Amino acid sequence: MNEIAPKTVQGLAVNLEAYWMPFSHNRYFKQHHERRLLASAKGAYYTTVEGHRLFDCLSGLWCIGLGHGHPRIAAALKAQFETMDYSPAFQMGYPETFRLAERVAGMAPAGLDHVFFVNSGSEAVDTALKIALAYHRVRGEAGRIRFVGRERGYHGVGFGGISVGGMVANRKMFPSAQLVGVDHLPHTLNLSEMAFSRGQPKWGAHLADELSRIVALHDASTIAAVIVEPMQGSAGVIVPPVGYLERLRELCTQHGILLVFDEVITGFGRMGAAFAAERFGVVPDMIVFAKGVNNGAVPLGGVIVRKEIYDAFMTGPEHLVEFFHGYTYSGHPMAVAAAHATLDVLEEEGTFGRVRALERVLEDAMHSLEGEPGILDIRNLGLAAAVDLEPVPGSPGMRALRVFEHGLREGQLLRFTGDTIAVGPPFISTEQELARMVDGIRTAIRAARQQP
Ligand code: PXG
Ligand code: PLP
Repeated sequence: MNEIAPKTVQGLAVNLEAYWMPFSHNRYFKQHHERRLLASAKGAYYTTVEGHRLFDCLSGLWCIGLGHGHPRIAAALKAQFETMDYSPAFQMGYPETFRLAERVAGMAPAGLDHVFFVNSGSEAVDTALKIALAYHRVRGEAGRIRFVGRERGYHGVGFGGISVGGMVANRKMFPSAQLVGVDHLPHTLNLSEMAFSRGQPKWGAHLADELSRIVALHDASTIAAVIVEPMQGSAGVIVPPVGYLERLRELCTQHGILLVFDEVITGFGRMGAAFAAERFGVVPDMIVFAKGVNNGAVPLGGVIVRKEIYDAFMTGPEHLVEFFHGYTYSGHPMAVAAAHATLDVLEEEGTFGRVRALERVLEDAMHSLEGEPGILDIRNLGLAAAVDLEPVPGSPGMRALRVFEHGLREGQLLRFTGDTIAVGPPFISTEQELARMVDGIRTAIRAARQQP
C-alpha cells in the first residue's frame, strides 16, 4: 500500500496526491484548487466541480478553437470508434489517413505537399529535426548537423525540442541531453522599441541578420535547419517584426538551410488563416503542426514537408523502409476522424474570416487595458494577445498568479506564465464574450494590485 498522506478534496471522492501534474505548481495546486478542478465543458465554457462557469480564454491550451464538445466532432468520433478504433500505422494503411494528409497539404502553401503524422507538438518538432538531418544526409550533405533555434522559443519538451527551444527553465536541468551544435537567434521582443504595438511591430527585422553571423561562424555547410515559431506563443505572444520572417527566408534560401515553421499554435486558424505562413506570405520548407488540427479532441500532430524533401528519401530498394521513424499512434483513426470533422467545420463555417474579424475586436479590447496600473506591455496578433505585468518585487510570477486567481472569480480561465497573462479565445467567441473577458482581466489586474 502507498503510504503517501492523502489530500482529499472535500465533498469529492478524489485524492489529489498521486497525480504529478505537468508544468504545474503541484504543491500550491493541491492546497489551492478552488475553481481549478474542471468537471465538464461545452462551447467556450468549463464548469468547475463547485459549479462555477469559466470562459475558456486560451481555448484549452490553444487547441480548441471551435469550442468544447462540438457535435460534428462528437459524431465523427462515435462513428469512427464503431467502424475502426485502431489500425496499425506501420506497413498498413487506412484510407482516411491518406485523405487527411491530402487535405492538410491542400491547406498549406503550394510546394508543401507531404504529411507525416505524430501525436503531439513535441513529437512533431523532433520529427522535423530528424527529417532535416536525414534529408541532408541522403543528399550527400551529411555535414549539415547544426540547428538554429531562437531565444524564448518553445518547441515542446522532447530532447530535440528543448535543444532548439529557448526557455531556460525547460533547458537548464538537461545540458548533457541536448543536441550538439545548436545556436539561438535573439528573440525579437524589445519593449523600448515596441511596447504596446498593435499587430506586427515595425522595429526588429534586422534581428534576422543574426543568422548571417551564425552562418559566418560555423559555415552554412554545417547547418541543417532553422526552426522558429512564426509568432512565439508560449513565451507570451511575441509577434514577428515586419520583414523579419521574410529576411530569415532569404538567408535560409541563400545558404541551403531548411526553414521550419513551428505552427503548433499558429496553425489551423489562430492567425485568421490556415497557417501563419499564409498570413505572413512567407513559405517555409516544413510546417510543424498539432493542437488545432482536430480541435484538441484526440492527440494529433504532424509535419508538412516540401515534395523535394519527401522525394529525397524515396531512393534505394523499393521493398525497404525509407525513414526509420514513426509512432504506434501515428495517424490514429480516432485522431484522423476528429481532424476531418474539424476541417469540415472550419471550411463550412468560414472560420478563418471570423477570426480575422474578431482579431480587430480583441486588439481594441486588449489595448484598452493600457494605462491600468503596472502594465508593461500589451501585444496581439490573430486571435492571440498577451499582457506583461510588473512583477511583485522579489517574487517573480506572483503578480500573474494573483491575476489568474482573481480571473477565476471573474469567471475567466486565463493563462499565466511568468508575469505574463496570455489569451487565445475560441474562434466561436462572440464580441460580447471578448468584451466580458477583457473586463474580467481589468478587474483582476486591479484586484491583484490591492494585495500586499
Ligand atoms: N511547439 C509549439 C510552438 C508549441 O506551442 C509545442 C511545440 C509542443 O506541443 P505538445 O503537444 O507536445 O505540448 C507547443 C505547445 C501555453 C502552452 O500556455 C503552449 C503549449 C503547450 C501548453 C501550453 O502557451 N505549446
Ligand atoms: N517503448 C516500448 C517498449 C515500445 O514497445 C514502444 C513501441 O512499440 C515504445 C516505447 C514507443 O511507443 P510509441 O510508439 O507510442 O511512441
